[in-house]
Amino acid sequence: MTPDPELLRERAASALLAARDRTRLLTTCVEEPDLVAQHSPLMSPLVWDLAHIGNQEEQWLLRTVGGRDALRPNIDSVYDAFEHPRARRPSLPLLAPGEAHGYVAEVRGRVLDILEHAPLHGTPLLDSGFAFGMIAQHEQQHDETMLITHQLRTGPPVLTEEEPPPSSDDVLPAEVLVPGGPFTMGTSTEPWALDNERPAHHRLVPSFLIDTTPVSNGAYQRFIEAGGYEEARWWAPEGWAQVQEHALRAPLFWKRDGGQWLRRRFGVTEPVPPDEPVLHVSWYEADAYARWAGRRLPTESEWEKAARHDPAAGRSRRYPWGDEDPTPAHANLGQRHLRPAPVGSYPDGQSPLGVRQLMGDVWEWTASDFLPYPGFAAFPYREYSEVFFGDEYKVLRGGSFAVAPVACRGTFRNWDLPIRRQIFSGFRTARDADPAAGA
Ligand code: AVJ
Ligand code: FE
Repeated sequence: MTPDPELLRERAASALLAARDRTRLLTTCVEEPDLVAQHSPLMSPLVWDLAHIGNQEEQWLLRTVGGRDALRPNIDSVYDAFEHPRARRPSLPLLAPGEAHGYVAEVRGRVLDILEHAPLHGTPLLDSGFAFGMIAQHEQQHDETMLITHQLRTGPPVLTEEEPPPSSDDVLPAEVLVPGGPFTMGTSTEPWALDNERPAHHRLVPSFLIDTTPVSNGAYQRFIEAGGYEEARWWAPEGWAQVQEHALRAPLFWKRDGGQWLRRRFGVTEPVPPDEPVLHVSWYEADAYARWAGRRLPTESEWEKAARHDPAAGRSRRYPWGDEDPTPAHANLGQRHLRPAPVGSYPDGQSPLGVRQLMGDVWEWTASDFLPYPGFAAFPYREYSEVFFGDEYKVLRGGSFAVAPVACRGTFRNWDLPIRRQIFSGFRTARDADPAAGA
């Protein structure tokens, strides 16, 4: 099925536009000093992300797709993420905020002209408008990165949310059995899927049980109160070293206040809500909690099978709820809310077996290292995925409240170092099925 080229053009244009609306919000809600400041050595100044977004768009859509010349000589290297680690980016000759806004607008204007006339077929880069979809996803990924920077920034709130996310009163089982057998992991048909999600392939996954919802703050607090951070036996050795070196006692942004835990969230200090998924934990914290609970993290293939496998139809869906693109009824995505929804929310987004909140809310750490699928081919550049493959990075799945629908799929893979906790990360746990129980 070849989609109508005008429809593809419209889809690409609206994906680019949605990303730019969000970028503008994140870069105009603070004054210039806050755009050029480094709010954490873990992050770039916001103004670096802004011009990097424009520079990637210029390189791929203006120059590679459109065949145009460079707009500004010699800026590629300033905005090359591999040349300069985040901590050193403030000392680069960065475009000033006004220049950066002008640059991204100039690039975008020309890109929309190119989109009008580009053939959206005939080469892998252009098929189904892939390059445009890739750049819209890239911008949205950096918007999530900038939202992380906003969370690390201190000072009064500048971002507002219209309403709290929905909750549900449904009484749910603690865990769901996923019967053993093969399923299709990854995709060869999703037009804007990135290289690491490809190709589709079969995986045999033995029976396992997985939490119906992400682990809540309340549950995580019981781990803390049971002395979880005081006993080496729950922790991987490097995780235990982190606990000691940094005197970790709780998720990032939590603070003990007399008898209760408070957290800081985009400039507001508030009691930790017990029914929300735990947020801002490292892989080591997730792994330690799971061990303490007598469980383990799901592998990446278990996670994807729980999310996509439809046992009745014997096929993998695009999303847990089916093949339709996400709507606000399915999942907490797109920074509409500045927090995850309470555990058990989003009945309309559940998987065929009844697993909830697999998309949106919090990124979920998995047990797995970030590795290529059999038949992987780097596309269109090695630095997106390939250079990160190995045992250094752990895979996160599903997407947080800060992920845009365009960058959210049942096959989407994220990765980070196991020590990282400034990201919008949580987790759910799993266990092997009792062999006597069959299935
Ligand atoms: C896929 C989120 C790990 O932000 O480092 C942005 C996405 N790649 N620019 C990142 C990305 C190039 C990447 N993650
Ligand atoms: Fe980037």
